[in-house]
Amino acid sequence: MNPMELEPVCETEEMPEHAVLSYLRKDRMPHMWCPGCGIGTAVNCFGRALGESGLDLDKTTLVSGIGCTGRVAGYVNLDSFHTTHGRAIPFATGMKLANPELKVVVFSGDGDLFAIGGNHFIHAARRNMDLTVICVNNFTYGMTGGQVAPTTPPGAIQTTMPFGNHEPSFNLPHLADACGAVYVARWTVYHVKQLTRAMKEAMNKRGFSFVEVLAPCPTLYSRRNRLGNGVEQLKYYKENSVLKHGAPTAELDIGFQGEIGVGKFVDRERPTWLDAMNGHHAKVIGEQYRPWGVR
Ligand SMILES: Cc1ncc(C[n+]2csc(CCOP(=O)(O)OP(=O)(O)O)c2C)c(N)n1
Ligand code: SF4
Ligand SMILES: [Mg+2]
Repeated sequence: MNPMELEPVCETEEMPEHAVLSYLRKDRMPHMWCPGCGIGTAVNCFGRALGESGLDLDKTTLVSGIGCTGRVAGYVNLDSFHTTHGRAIPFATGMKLANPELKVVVFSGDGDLFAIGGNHFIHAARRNMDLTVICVNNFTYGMTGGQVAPTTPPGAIQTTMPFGNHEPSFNLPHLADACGAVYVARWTVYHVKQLTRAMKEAMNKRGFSFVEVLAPCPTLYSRRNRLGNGVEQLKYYKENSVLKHGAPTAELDIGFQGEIGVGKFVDRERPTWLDAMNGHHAKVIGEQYRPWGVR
């Protein structure tokens, strides 16, 4: 039987609709993610965070790049955009500057945001562009078959690193912090409550906020490295996560199956790009200057 023809169980009288379904495009189900993939849990947390955020969802928009995580844009029930590989942040920046009333969230993968899109990430953080960036870090390029990513821990096996990765990997909270992000947190998909709270806080923060979400890719990363299924990866997250609220971000490197520092590391204030531009131009041009995006 074609799975698309199945009656959704949540629409029967016995079972109330799942709390997150109203934030998803039900007509797009079933989704394309593999069993045990962590992206679905990250989306579940995101739906809950949207519900608790108090944001006007008619003015909240989501942008993804390309990859398994990039497919999130097609499933969330927001005005959402599935853009080209690595270009989610510049696309989001354009949207925010054209209509500063919008809350713009970028939801994408580690490869998309930190390999091909790395340049855009560092400059948006440096400028304190008013965006929330949520990165699902599964340590690999999932969609294209498990190639090495800038986040792959040293020693891990990937299709393009059959003898183990010999490259150093990015410590994403440290990168975001060093570039000037005003909010930086890391959780795993085991920590659903904390992750939901972090997403909510990030979306309610003015300026460039960043949430790293560690999530298993059982089909490629875990299988090649013989780490077991999605549940076994959750066990690894549970047993190896160490709460490090406020820790110096330089201490948050993740080695192969090593300790994972989780928590909120940065929460500070800095003028956003628009605030800085308006303030500067008002000073230089004087009364004739009409600030952009201020009501
Ligand atoms: C310009 C361009 N280069 C390369 C690709 C191939 N490509 C598609 S997705 C992807 C990597 C995605 O990795 P990540 O962002 O980590 O997403 P994941 O699938 O792991 O969620 C690559 C290299 C592409 N689509 N476009
Ligand atoms: S390939 Fe990996 S990241 Fe992509 S859906 Fe499957 S488990 Fe998830
Ligand atoms: Mg990835």
